[in-house]
Amino acid sequence: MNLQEDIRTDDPEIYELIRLEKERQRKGLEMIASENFASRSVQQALGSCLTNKYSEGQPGQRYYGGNEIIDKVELLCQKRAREAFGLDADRWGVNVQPLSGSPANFAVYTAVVEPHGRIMGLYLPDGGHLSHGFMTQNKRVSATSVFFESFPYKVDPVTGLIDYDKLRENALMFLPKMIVAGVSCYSRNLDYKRFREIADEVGALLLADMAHVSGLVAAGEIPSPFDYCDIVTTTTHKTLRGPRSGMIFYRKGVRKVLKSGENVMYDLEKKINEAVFPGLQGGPHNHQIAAVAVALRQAVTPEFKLYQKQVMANAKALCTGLQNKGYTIVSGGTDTHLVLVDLRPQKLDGARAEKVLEDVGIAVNKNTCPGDKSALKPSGLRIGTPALTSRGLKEEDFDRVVEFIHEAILLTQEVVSSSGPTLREFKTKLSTDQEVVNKVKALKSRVEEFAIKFSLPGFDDW
Ligand code: DSN
Repeated sequence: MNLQEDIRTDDPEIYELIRLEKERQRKGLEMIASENFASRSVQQALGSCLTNKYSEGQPGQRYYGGNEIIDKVELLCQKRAREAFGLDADRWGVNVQPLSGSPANFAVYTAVVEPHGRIMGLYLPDGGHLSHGFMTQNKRVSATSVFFESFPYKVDPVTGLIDYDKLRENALMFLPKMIVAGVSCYSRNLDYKRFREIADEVGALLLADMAHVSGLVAAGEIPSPFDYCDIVTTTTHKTLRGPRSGMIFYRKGVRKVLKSGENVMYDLEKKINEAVFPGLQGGPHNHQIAAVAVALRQAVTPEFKLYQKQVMANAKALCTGLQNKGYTIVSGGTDTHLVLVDLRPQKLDGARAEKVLEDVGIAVNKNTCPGDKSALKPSGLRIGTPALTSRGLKEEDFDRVVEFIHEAILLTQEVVSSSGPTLREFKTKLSTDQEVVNKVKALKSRVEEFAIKFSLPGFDDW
């Protein structure tokens, strides 16, 4: 085996799959709200020799030799992480080793919430995330609900906005050790001040999971969780546009001053670092950490700020465009990078619409809407703008994108009206009715013709 061989000749099978995926990304419209296109330099760091090194422990305190350079990489990443969010090193520490967002959240609970201690996060069908303690009547779905006791808070089913009064009322009874202010599908800014007040009232720690919006926070475009929270977690590959990875920021120094004048100090640093390693992970992924550092350097540039402004302007254009076509947007709008479309007025569900959109080259995901009775048949579509904004689309381009989405939804209605009630019957009709197949093909080719006009960050040839 020649270890110097190029992937094109060494493994043509995998190379071909990578090439095909690149083609799919180039010819399609990626609108999954949690996705983005990492820059070429981020991808170069990911493909570097840093992947070869084991470095369990912290910079300067490793369990293996040969980490002189790796220490510098990790310390630089930590420094850039604080700079990107305007944090003072005396007040905030950061662990950049979590492999992604769910492991970061689990590490936080492991560190500061005792086993079977109580957490409160946004109910997943109302826009929360699995790792905020999700469970159903029949199953503790996420490990965060197996090893910790969770009680969700919800949105108001009419306004689609978080019901903070109800959260407070339930928190006063449930007395959680931690409240999680974080979302996976919620298009409005979070009221971190209100979360803080509730957390203080019940003696809870406040964790913000800013994974979806960390790029917007770094650019100063939306309120920062750092003003009010004890701990902040994030992934690095969504609006932040880095590689897939995770970070945990934790407060240091004085937590509060007692009436006696005595200082109560934060004790999060050791607990969090030890929960990540050796608690839950082994060696950090050093190539990932270097790639995060590259993305964080980009995140302090004026271009990055403009990019985030455009992400939000595009989300507003998408929202208004869909509303003008008669669609209902949950909460009536967006403050961020995504919209949630409620398809109940169209008598459609998210799964069928997602399938047709996928077939015409537009990637979105089905999502529950507030008040949905079944999580198995969600009525909504979550649609985001970060990835297409990285390809250079502006508001007027989103007018075209709205037209494509609308056509695909009309086509969904057409197929629904003439197929049986099950999803299987719907899919059969979609793939076998020649007239429908031709319509899908025609729309897909128009989507492609539009999409290939916009360049894709990364490498040109693969
Ligand atoms: N898949 C990501 C999201 O959409 O929120 C996180 O798990």
